[in-house]
Amino acid sequence: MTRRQMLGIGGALGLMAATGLTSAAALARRPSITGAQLRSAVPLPPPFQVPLPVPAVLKPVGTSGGADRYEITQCEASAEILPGVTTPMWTYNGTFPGPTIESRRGRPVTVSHRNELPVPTVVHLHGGRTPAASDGYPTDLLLPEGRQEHSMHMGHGSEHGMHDPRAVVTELTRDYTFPLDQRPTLLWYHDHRMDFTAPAIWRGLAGLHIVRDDAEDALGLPAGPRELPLMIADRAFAADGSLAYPALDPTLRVRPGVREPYLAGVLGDVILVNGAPWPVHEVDAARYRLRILNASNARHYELEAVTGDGHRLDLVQIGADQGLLAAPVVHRLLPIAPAERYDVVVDFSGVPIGGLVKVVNRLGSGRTRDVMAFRVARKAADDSRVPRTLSTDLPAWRRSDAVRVRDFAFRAGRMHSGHGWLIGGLPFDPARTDVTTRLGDVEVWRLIADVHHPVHLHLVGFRVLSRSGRPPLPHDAGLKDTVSLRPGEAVEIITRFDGYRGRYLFHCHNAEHEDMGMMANLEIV
Ligand SMILES: [Cu+2]
Repeated sequence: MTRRQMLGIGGALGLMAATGLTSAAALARRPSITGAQLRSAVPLPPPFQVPLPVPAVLKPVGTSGGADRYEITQCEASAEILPGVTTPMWTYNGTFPGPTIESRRGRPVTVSHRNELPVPTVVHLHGGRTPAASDGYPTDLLLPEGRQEHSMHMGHGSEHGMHDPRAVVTELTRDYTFPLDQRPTLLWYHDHRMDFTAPAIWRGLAGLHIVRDDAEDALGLPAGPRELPLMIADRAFAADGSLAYPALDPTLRVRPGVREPYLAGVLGDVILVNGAPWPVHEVDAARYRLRILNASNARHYELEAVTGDGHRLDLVQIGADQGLLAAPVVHRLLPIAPAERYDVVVDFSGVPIGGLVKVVNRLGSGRTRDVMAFRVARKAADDSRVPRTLSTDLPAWRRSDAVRVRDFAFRAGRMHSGHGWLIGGLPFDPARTDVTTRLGDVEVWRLIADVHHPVHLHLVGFRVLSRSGRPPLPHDAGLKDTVSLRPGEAVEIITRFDGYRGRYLFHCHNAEHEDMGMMANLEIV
């Protein structure tokens, strides 16, 4: 590595310039946060005042032939995220989060997206077992009406000289078809456009998609109003009420990337749950199923539920990114990286009526330490249960099943003579195939990190085999699609590449890293 490259890494980590540390020394410090925080320029509300919104469930426009059809319009809309403050956003159907889609396992869904935004978009269903044509490849653009002639000058095409002959570009509307032949779980859909995923999600392009099946329904888990999706995301607000974001190109059309201090990730100083700042939710003194998604661009959380007298409630994990665990795992503290989901049951029955249970982030400080709260409002009957056996269909891949082992380093470096985030020393190029595997092959991947990198594979779920030579952590249980690499860590995962042939991706889900090169192609043949 040349000195010039080392300086690039130091700049990206925001460490070397100030301290003269080598990257090895920087690593030894194991920074607890990867990213830099924006400060809002409007007054922020006190915590636990705004009621928790639950995103509306979208109704299909048609249900013919055993398949459901939905329509979503991507459009600019004004939202009142902070009380009394108007925030222009990019939305799915006018709301943030977008509408929730509820599906049954194996029942196909087609979502027709219409782009009325001023930029191209791409929809990816995170965690979906989706044919490549509907997986939202970053150059498979959905252009706004009349923008066809513009596309050559937008985004990566002109900026980095990358051209993707395989891109399938459509104008105004595009149908995404999801077979949903997969384990029931909480998925989420979000923008995935080449070079501009991070600011597009930040502006509001994210929504939930729940898959259910009869076996899960029969378990007797908390349900109805006692099942709550919680999309956690941090944001910051400019003086005019708009969302602050340090984009180099605020039009999000031509020049990708963020200002230098934010290269490692953009953090906000307001914690939103389902689009509301530090909300509060009234609950019965009973068990609740909380389906938690970290939809933040770069912020990690270590969640705990603390009662007014300082007791921590058990977070009984029943599911991971890709559905139910084999058996519950009890946590007091639950780390959650960007794009991860945890399905947990919390029992409020021991909390005095009127008591407040705060959900806090142990990695936060000041205002970002609070996430939300539950107010236990009343005694209530509870016939829910958490069975000892939750599922029996988890894949049991063994190392000996793997036909090959691959290594990938996720590290800062230089790309296009600027700062970048690289996989195996290379920035993303749609025209380069990084991994070719055969449909059905089992592989072990060793993922090595410099700073925090939540690594996500499209199409497949995987299991965590080890962390730096040690057994996986308790929260690594079950089937994952995103694994949180911690600074300096090497994580082994195992998966079987089944489902569909075609071009897929794997990438860091720190959305700023993803936009600045940390993505690679996975070709299943
Ligand atoms: Cu990363």
